[in-house]
Amino acid sequence: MRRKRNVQVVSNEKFTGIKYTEPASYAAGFSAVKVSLDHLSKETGTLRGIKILSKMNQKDGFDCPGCAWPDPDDKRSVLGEYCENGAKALAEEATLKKVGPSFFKLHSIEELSQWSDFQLGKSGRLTEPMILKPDAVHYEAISWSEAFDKIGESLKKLDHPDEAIFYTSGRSSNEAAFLWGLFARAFGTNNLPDCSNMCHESSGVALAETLGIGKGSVKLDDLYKAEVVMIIGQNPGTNHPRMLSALQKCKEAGGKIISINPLEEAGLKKFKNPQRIKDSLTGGTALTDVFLQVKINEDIALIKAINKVLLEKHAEGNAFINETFISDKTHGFEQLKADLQNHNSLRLIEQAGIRIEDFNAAIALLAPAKKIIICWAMGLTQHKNAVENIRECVNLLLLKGSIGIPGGGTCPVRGHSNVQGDRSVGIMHHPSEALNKSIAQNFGFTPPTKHGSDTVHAIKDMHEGRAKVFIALGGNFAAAASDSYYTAEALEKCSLTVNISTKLNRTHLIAGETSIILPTLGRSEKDIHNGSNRKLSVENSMGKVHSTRGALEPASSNLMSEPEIIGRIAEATLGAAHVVPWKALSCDYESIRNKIAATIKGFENYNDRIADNKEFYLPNNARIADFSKLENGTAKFTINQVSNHQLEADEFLLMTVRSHDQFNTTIYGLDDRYRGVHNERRVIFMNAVDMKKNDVEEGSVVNITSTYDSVVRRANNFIIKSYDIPQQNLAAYFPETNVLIPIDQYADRSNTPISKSIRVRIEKVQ
Ligand SMILES: Nc1nc2c(c(=O)[nH]1)N[C@H]1C(S)=C(S)[C@@H](COP(=O)(O)OP(=O)(O)OC[C@H]3O[C@@H](n4cnc5c(=O)[nH]c(N)nc54)[C@H](O)[C@@H]3O)O[C@H]1N2
Ligand SMILES: Nc1nc2c(c(=O)[nH]1)N[C@H]1C(S)=C(S)[C@@H](COP(=O)(O)OP(=O)(O)OC[C@H]3O[C@@H](n4cnc5c(=O)[nH]c(N)nc54)[C@H](O)[C@@H]3O)O[C@H]1N2
Ligand code: SF4
Ligand SMILES: [Mo]
Repeated sequence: MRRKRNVQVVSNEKFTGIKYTEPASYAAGFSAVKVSLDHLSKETGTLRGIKILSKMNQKDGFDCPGCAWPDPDDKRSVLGEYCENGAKALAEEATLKKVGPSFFKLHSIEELSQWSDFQLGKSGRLTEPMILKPDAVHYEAISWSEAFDKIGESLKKLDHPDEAIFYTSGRSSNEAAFLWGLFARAFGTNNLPDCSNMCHESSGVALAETLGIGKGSVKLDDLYKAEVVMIIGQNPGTNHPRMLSALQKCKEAGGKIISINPLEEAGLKKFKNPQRIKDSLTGGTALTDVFLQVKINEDIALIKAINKVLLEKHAEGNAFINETFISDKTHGFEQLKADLQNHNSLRLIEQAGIRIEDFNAAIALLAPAKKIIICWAMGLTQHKNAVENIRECVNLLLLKGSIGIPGGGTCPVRGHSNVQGDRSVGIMHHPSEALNKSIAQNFGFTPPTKHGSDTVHAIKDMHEGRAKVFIALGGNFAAAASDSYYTAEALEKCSLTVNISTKLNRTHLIAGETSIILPTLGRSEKDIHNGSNRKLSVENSMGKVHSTRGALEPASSNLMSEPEIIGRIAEATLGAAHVVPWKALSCDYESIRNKIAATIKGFENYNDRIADNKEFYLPNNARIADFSKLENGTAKFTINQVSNHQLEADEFLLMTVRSHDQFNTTIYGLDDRYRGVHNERRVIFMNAVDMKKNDVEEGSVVNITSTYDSVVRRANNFIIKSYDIPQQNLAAYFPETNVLIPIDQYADRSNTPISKSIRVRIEKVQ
């Protein structure tokens, strides 16, 4: 494709000067407090930094803009309830640096694209609506009303509503997300891809099929009551740091922890709670009791082996599975038993790469336990067989009868702070009949029933000319999606790309013919209307809904709230006479919540239930072991195939993970302190035996290639780091490595890109 603008698609490949330390033996501790304050002071000044931290996660304060981990019910410690990464997320949003018209006059998008993602993010908050006109390479200021008119005109000009894509990232409030989904449907399309498609979609598919709800079943309290918590494919020390306080409580109540991961992450070893003085004296709490260093994407083999051995030992007369639960509450058990008989447990354990003594130690904990929680994240969800990964975990919980009881259940640990809420209020490309009916009843228009495109298919739609306008409610689509060059071509083919954003990122540079940036308020900022500071609401990873109210002065006086931006786009597109009074509704958050209450089950009396800082849980059938919605009215056992990668001798499976200094595509800094890497992101973690075989040393520079089809995809310039990782497995950071994932390599049924098991080779750079 001939590109009009000479824009670099991926972060620049220059090295920044690597330094090494030993990987950490524990997470958090006082250093975490210091790092938090350093980040905040650097971006906001020390006093402002401390002041705003004291508002985060407090009643009547704002919800942390970081991850979706729930606040404990007894929140309000002196320092406020936050972690190092919450403080970093806040520092990013509260920064005093600004990106306004003069910045864009100075820097063309061609020049900006040469900057690293780290440099782009550090340039500051967007302050004015901006437009990039056809053939231009500099953004220039545009008024809000002109911007809305342009967007409205472009949408109205399309031949069919399905030519528009409405992307959502997971930071938007319930109110914004509800309006966004409603607008897309009023316009006539279900093209509502979201970051979930790249994240926990596999969990949603597997859990809905087996347990009748696509969300986890446990509450925070359950973690304190569990006998065994299994943490699979998740790095909480970095990505959900306050989960470690919950795990600490679990351990102190006598619970045991089994960690399953190709890497022994520091946060899973030991935790020194920075908010407990005792911990700095005693050295903290050891977390993991049994570490199973599974090979990448061999979790099915491992869990199958566990299930098989538990069944066999039960048959020998031990009460190791829950027969009553199985007969009353499940179907498909006989098929599961028959399938397990076809497998050899020693061979499964070997395939998973687990030492037999470690396996036996895990069985010793699991066999007598009745209250088991399985927590997981991207290590399970981003593989070709991701849905099966999760179904196999459900099999284990069903065998043990450990669903719908206190201290037992499923715990998919969500990413973005409101990604779960966005789904609850209608961000999905395949709406249910019930939702459509309810929208028609409550709003007086008929929503489309044809399923829309998810992330991967939206990219293909744009690439193949079926979609022409792309509008994103947050996120950094170009950097987060797979096959970076293909995705860039897709966006650049659009007639219009629009980003509703807080911060500058690469997607603003990978522009359609015309591109518009609409700057919006962040979670931490005051949202003043008619003299009062409006509150919004969100849902955490465990299904609890609560309010959030910003406390900081906005980064600019010309920012608009997300709901109002959506209302204005909708009015410009559908007209002021549309059955939905878009503009008026979008300013009145209480009315939006009343509409949500009327449209979506579980939100009844929404306003009352979040008044005066109250919170409420959404209904959850798995939490009460009610499977009446499913076939036979019971939960479903499933048969899942073990992986079969058959790597060539010179091939590896690469997992693309987060460093300790990033939030997805936002790069906070260049350190990965817990893994002992500093001042560099172009790193590839490799087993020492593989290094020898491949004739590379620590510090050698390699290019990484993947060949799935006729295209050779490459990511250049990575420094080898010797690491304790299984042989023929590699790890490197995302999004630098997204270029390696072909657009067509995604999980069966959930369509999530295979970000954790990419077949690659390495080539030494002389
Ligand atoms: N600070 C910070 N917090 C975040 C984020 C962030 O970027 N920064 N991102 C947010 C988002 S959107 C999300 S989705 C979550 C992500 O949270 P995580 O899922 O914890 O994030 P990843 O870094 O992708 O880590 C995946 C973990 O899975 C392991 N793993 C990889 N492949 C396999 C496998 O095949 N089997 C097993 N058993 N393990 C495997 C890796 O070694 C790693 O420890 O975090 C959220 N919170
Ligand atoms: N290779 C590989 N790729 C992956 C993953 C992986 O593990 N490996 N993980 C995947 C996962 S789990 C996810 S969730 C996706 C993430 O995909 P996205 O959600 O698209 O990406 P983010 O980096 O979270 O988006 C950051 C941008 O969001 C904007 N933003 C921040 N806060 C707000 C706000 O309050 N409102 C608005 N409107 N905008 C805001 C800022 O402009 C910022 O630059 O990436 C996926 N991609
Ligand atoms: S654990 Fe997540 S939600 Fe809690 S303070 Fe840390 S980043 Fe924020
Ligand atoms: Mo995510």
